Amino acid sequence: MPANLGLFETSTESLAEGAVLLRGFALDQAPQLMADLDLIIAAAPLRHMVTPGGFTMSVAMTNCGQAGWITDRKGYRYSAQDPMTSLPWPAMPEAFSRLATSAAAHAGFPDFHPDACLINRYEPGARMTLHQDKNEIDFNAPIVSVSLGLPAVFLFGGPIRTDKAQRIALRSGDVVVWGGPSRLFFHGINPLKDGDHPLTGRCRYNLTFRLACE
Ligand code: MD3
Ligand code: FE
Repeated sequence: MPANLGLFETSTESLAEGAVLLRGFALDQAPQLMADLDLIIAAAPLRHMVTPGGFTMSVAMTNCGQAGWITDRKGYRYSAQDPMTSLPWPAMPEAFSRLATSAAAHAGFPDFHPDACLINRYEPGARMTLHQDKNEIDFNAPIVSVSLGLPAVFLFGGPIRTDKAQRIALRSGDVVVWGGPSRLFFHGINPLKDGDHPLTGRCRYNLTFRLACE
């Protein structure tokens, strides 16, 4: 019997070399994660950042942990401080780091200890165009992503932008571990469809756990 006593349906599927989808892995933790998320957002508000090219992102973002991902006209980077408050980002809650480490271990990455968690909030219509995550120090470490709230269509391409992308539905409680060759694959999120979710209301949250700094 799994640790969740069978209350939640979970499964494991391989999406590509190094990419493992753990369906429902975070379901039993979701209320705790949302309570922690509310405290983080109260201290480091969600905001729409601006890309180096001058576009305002449709996804609202904040961070917790030792470092946080930011973008502005000067570029994409990690910063130890929230530029909105000049304070350190809120600490990574115990439930966050425990979940990320445990998911990575299930996917074959036994020593993952993230120092950064980027929090994305999608409202209806918000999207993320195809991109690679390349601002982290060590591409040998995986990225762990956790979906909460409304479902989304995830686009999972390959090592070059024009590679044909798989479309994968990500639902609340799904966790994906992106390691090995898939760590640098192009990926994105289609515009969010409107809906109402008991956990989050009319939005989707995504947590991505990263090893960003030395
Ligand atoms: C595949 N976020 O924050 S999570 C991001 O749902 C980001 O908010 C999306 O892409 C979201 O950078 C997708 C899934 C994800 C995250 C990182 C990856 C997939 C990845 C890194 C490499 C390959
Ligand atoms: Fe990404």
